Amino acid sequence: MRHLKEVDPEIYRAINNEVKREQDNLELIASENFTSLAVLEAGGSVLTNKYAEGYPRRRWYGGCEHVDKVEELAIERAKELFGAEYANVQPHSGTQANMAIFFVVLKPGDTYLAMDLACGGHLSHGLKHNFSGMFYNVVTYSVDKKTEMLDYDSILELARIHKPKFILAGASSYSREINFKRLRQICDEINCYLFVDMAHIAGLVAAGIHPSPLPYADFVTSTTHKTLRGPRGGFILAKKEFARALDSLVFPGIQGGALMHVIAAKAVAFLEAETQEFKEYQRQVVKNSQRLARSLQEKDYRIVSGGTDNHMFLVDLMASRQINGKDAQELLERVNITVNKNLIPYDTLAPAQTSGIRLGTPAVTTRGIKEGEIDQIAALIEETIKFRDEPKKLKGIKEEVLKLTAKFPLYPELQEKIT
Ligand code: DSN
Repeated sequence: MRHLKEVDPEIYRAINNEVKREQDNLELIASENFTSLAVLEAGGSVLTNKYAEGYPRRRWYGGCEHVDKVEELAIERAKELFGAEYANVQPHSGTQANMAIFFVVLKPGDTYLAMDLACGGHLSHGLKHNFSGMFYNVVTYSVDKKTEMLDYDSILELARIHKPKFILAGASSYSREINFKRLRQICDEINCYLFVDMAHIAGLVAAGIHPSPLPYADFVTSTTHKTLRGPRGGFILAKKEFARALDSLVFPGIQGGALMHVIAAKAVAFLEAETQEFKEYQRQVVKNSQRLARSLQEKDYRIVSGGTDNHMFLVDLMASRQINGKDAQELLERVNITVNKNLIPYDTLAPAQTSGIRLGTPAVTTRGIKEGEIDQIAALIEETIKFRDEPKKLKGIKEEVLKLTAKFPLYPELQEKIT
């Protein structure tokens, strides 16, 4: 980055500091990951210079022959990876991918069913400050109070009463397998669409570790940067019959020129996701997640729903250690463990405080961390919470974290170049 260093030392410094932060911290935010250098290179390429409004071979600008190739590869790879009839790789984010489905299917005032945000849903599934909550009538389903898992009978009951245009499935903090087949049956019974936002589990789906929504859903959206380990961005998969409507909804409906450098990086990530190595990585993500949950349970932490089937889970810290999520997040940050505060189902605390934290293993697994180190991480979390009022002890814990992260170098090539 010698040019950047010369032109803009402040941004240069901030980027280098982020490289160092990523190296020195245990990243347990369930929605984050570390891309390959190949993905970084594609994302940082000259393709950022090119305007390519429209779609491959149907552009509003000249000179698109190379970006056409890039977008065609991204589309074909996405379709192949997930077994989809149609893919649109232009959405800038998962929320914009979702917006396209809303605009294609719903009219203002229409009703849809989605998972309650307070029970694990996403802000673009009906938050009143988001488009999804502003213009439509959202009816939410929750998890069962006792099992803290989805209750498909109650979803059916709500669907029968409210007759939604679609049922939206998918979550930001739900640690159990989602039964897409059952949801399809419910949609068929009331004659509505099934729309799945698989952003969190896309990598697991690609690797065949979580059942795929594709055989059942009319619309599937996702981000590319969570378990899928690509650049930040979104994409849509759907049945062929919706191709025309979705294409014109994404552009020019809700977006202008697509980000061709990001689409190139998405294409690289889709290619990487086809490999055996990626499948093994996803298996390890789930093994690590289950081990972390079990390790904490052995220390008497309450894990929401009693465990996990995927890459993440919620810890009820108020019940386990009388510390709220916000304080725990800040405390763990002091020892270089990065997590996010999170509501637990039926939380009695406000979203800015929360009773829990969300822990996920995609990022640490990318570094090569396995079950042995996971036990160590559980012990470090426990010690941090136990010695929360003892700065000397916290300093010692941070040193332990740094010893551990040093054993798993991240982006060594970039590290070496930091000055
Ligand atoms: N913000 C993401 C998450 O952390 O789950 C969802 O988009």
